[in-house]
Amino acid sequence: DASNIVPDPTSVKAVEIPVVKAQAKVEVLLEDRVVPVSGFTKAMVKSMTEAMKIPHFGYSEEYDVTKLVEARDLLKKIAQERGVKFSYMPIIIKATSLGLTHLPILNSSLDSKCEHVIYKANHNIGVAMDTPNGLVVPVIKNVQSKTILDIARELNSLQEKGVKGQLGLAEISGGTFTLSNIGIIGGTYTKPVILPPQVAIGALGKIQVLPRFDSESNIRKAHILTISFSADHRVIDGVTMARFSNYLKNYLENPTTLLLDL
Ligand code: CAO
Repeated sequence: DASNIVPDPTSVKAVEIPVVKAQAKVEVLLEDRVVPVSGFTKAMVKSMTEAMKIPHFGYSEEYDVTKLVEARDLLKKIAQERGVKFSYMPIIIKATSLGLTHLPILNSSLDSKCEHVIYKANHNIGVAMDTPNGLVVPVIKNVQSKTILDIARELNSLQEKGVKGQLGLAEISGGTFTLSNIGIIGGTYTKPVILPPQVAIGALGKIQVLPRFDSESNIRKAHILTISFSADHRVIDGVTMARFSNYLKNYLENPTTLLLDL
């Protein structure tokens, strides 16, 4: 009997087909197009050309941030109740500032004649930001005297302004050290370029869940953050960069140790 095989069309429910949203409008060029270099791109041309005069060296490491991931999940909920979006960045920014307290040479500038190193009193940490207008590096000033929640609030506000194209000159200048969280898009290790007149920069990869050994040689699930630093080898040596990374590693692998230095 065909009625057993062919379903009655009135009884068939519409099946929802998941639609993959396009990330951006795809435009097919029918002919070459010339676009003037302007805005943030113009600033990037200037600063990156200047940066190429700096002898960069790279230093990379992996941090096991399993405990940080747990702590962030808890703090995210508390911050949410206070109206603040809370990612890993505010903790990483604060830990960076604490690391700079141990090694202030990384928060310095070399003068244009290479005669003086200027140690900066304030930790003004720039955060590379992907905005609709391109790459911009707004700065969180005086991180050394701010709480992690203050930093989160400020990052929220800078992100909002970045999206709306409302970042002012004061908000994008005066940085003394830069962090770039490229991991939000993907990737592990990178080779970040220093933003002159700064002497170092750190770039974060994507936090991945990977197998690692514990102290008893058992395999366990770990959250791994890869980090890549570039530093100006005229004034920063490899040992200094490695020591700084070890401070940061210790703070981020054992976030309770932050309590001692806050
Ligand atoms: N690994 C895994 N997860 C990450 C992550 C990483 N490295 N970075 C962010 N996330 C998570 C956040 O924790 C958050 O998760 P929840 O939804 O669970 O809270 C989510 O991704 C979204 O994070 P966010 O948008 O709030 O971003 P953030 O505060 O971590 O970073 C900013 C802010 C401005 C640094 C980032 O949005 C950005 O623009 N990065 C691009 C930087 C860039 O362009 N670098 C290149 C410079 S050189 O060309």
